[in-house]
This record gives sequence, structure tokens and C-alpha cells, in this order.
Amino acid sequence: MIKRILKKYNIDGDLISYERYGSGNINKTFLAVTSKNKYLIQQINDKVFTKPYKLMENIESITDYLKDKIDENHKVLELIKTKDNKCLCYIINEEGDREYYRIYEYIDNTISYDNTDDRDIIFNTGRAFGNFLKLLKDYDLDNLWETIKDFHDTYKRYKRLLCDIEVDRVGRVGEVKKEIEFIKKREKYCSLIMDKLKDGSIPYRVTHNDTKVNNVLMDKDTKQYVAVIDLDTVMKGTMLFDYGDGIRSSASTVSEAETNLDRIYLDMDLFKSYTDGYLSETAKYLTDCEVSLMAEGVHIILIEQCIRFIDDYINGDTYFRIEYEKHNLDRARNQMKLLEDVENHLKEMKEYIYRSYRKYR
Ligand code: ADP
Ligand code: GN1
Ligand code: MG
Repeated sequence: MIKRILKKYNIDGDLISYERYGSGNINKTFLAVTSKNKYLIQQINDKVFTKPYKLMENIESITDYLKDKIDENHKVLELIKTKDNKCLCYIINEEGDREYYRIYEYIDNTISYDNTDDRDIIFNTGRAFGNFLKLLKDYDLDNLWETIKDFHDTYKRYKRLLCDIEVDRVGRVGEVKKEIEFIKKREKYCSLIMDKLKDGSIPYRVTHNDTKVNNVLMDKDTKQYVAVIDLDTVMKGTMLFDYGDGIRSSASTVSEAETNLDRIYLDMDLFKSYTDGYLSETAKYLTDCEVSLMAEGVHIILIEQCIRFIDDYINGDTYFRIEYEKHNLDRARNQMKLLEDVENHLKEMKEYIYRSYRKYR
């Protein structure tokens, strides 16, 4: 299969080996080694990204734009073209369905972390996503397709969860009553940020929308960031969710895979490092209202993540890749524990955000 795909692309050398790669929850990723180079092959999850050609138009346009802006120490994802000069190909699988594939140049000597307690790495992760926002600040917002509709509309996701609870498609609702109550208690927060976007209190920007710590490639030796990756969700949005999701995944004491709830906390040192990294790149461009809501960005993206994992569990695991039956339930419980700890630190977080903002603006 990998050979069939490679044949369609302008590839250097002959295939020597390939293996599944990375720990992304959505796409299927392979590292292929040829006699001359290394390539990152991805099967696009077309249940999640239902318009793969439009998705690739976004990525092509964003990467072209960034190439002219990036400094010599950093890299932009490099798409490999097919023999007929496209960024995407498909093959027909044994069931007669299309499978969509793209290929990136493999960025060597890098690593992506699912979790780390190294403050320098987290500072640099914040810088990477902050720099990404900064480089795209003049990019035309309306030049991007919406690759997943209402991706960070937390309230719509909440309403969808309520519907899915009613339907109880696979009979799991009875098992997660406690978790559902936990989420329902937080309904009032769900629409806060979208309302501010819609009434113009905060600006739409070109945002990454999936600022997980493992969506940055770090240099293995220097701990500097090399490239921001996973550009499938780059769309018009708010920086509050980019910052929030960055803290959610970078400043937890453990990864999303942790099932021992006693080990899950917000690490305030990592929180400070990420915040400093992010604001060192962005403080000069943010509005007062955005800065005033950054802690809420963390709070609300965590509520959203709890909603998404529980909803997927209730629906029979149709969205996130799972490795075992209760994986989504465990992920939801992990995020709930982190959310409670964030709620206990909101005041302290806000104070630090302002301190860091004053330092960098
Ligand atoms: P997903 O959408 O499934 O999260 P990603 O695009 O994030 O997929 O890729 C999964 C993993 O593959 C990343 O976390 C990273 O470790 C690795 N990766 C992705 N692109 C590259 C690349 N161009 N060079 C090196 N590693 C990469
Ligand atoms: C997915 O693709 P990946 O693993 O970087 C998801 C994010 C979630 C994250 C939770 C397109 O990210 O939104 O926050 O899992 N990406 C998409 O781990 O839904
Ligand atoms: Mg990813």
C-alpha cells in the first residue's frame, strides 16, 4: 500500500522501510525511509475532515505564506507534490472506498512530546504557537475553508452532547451519569468566548486550533522549537483557545493517557513557562479584552475537551482513535481532574498572565 502511494509522488530514492509513526489521535501517520530521504506519509481521516481537497488548499496556502516569513532557525512543513503536481492523492482500498494520502518532508532530528516537565521545552512550545499566531496576523481570514464546522463552538458541542445522551446510541449513558452531571454544572461557561467573538469584543484571527504540545517539533539536542505541525485545523478562530489548549496539554503534570487521577494536576511552573513563551511572541499584538480572557480560554477549552471525550464515548468511539474499550472515558476523567485543578487556580493564573503580559508588551 505504501509503495502504491509513493509511486504517485515525486520521491527521491527507493523505499527501504516504513513504520507507523507518532501518537496523533486523528490521522494515520507513517514514516517511510528511502535510499535517499525520509518522508512522513499521512492518511487523512476523512470522517473527520470530510473535504480533503479543501483541507489541502488551506495547508498549501498557509505553508506557502509562512515560507516567506519564517526565520532561518525554524521550518515550515513542506508538502511533496504528486507526479501530476497535486498535494493529495487517493487510492481505492479493498472495500472499494477512497483513502486519501499526503506526504510531507520528514523533519529530521526532532521529537514531539506528549508530556514533559522540562520548563525550557514548554517555554519554547509556547513561543512556537505564539510565533505562529504572529506570523499569520496579516493573512486574509476569509481565504481559509472551515475544515471542521463549529470546531471550537463549545456551546454547540454541549447541546450536541445533550442530544446524544437522549439517543444513547450504544447504551453507555447509564455508566457515565457522574461525568454528565459534572459537565452540566459548567453549562454557563460554554458560550462565553463564542459570544465575545460574535459580538466583536474579541477579534477573529488565523488560529491553529489544535495547539497540543505534540504538535510542535522540537530539536532533539537544543530543545528549541523547529516547526509547528498538524495544520489541518488552521482556520478563523480566537487565540484564546490556542493559548488555552496549549496550557491544557503542556502544563498538566501527566499526559492525556494517565489513568491514575491522583497524579493529574496543573503544574504552575509549566503554566508560567508556557505563558511567558506565548506572550513573549504575542503580547504586542493582543487586545486588552483578549488578555483579560486568557485564563477563561484554558477553563473553557478544558470543559470542551471533557464534552468531546464523553460524547465520543457515548457515541461508541467514532471520532478519536482509541487503544482500548474505555479509552475515551479515561481521557474524559483525566481532563475532568485537570479541569478541577484549573478551577482552583484561576485567580492565580490571571494574576500571572497580567504579570507576564506587562513584561512582554
Ligand atoms: P494527527 O493529526 O493524527 O495528530 P500529526 O500531523 O500531528 O497527526 O502527526 C502525528 C505525529 O507525527 C506528530 O505528533 C509528530 O510526532 C509526527 N510528525 C508529523 N509531521 C512530521 C514531520 N513533517 N516531520 C517529523 N515528524 C512529524
Ligand atoms: C486531536 O490530532 P491530534 O491528536 O493532534 C484533536 C484535538 C484534541 C486532541 C485531544 C482535529 O488532536 O482537537 O484536542 O486530539 N484534533 C482534531 O488529544 O479533532
Ligand atoms: Mg497532531
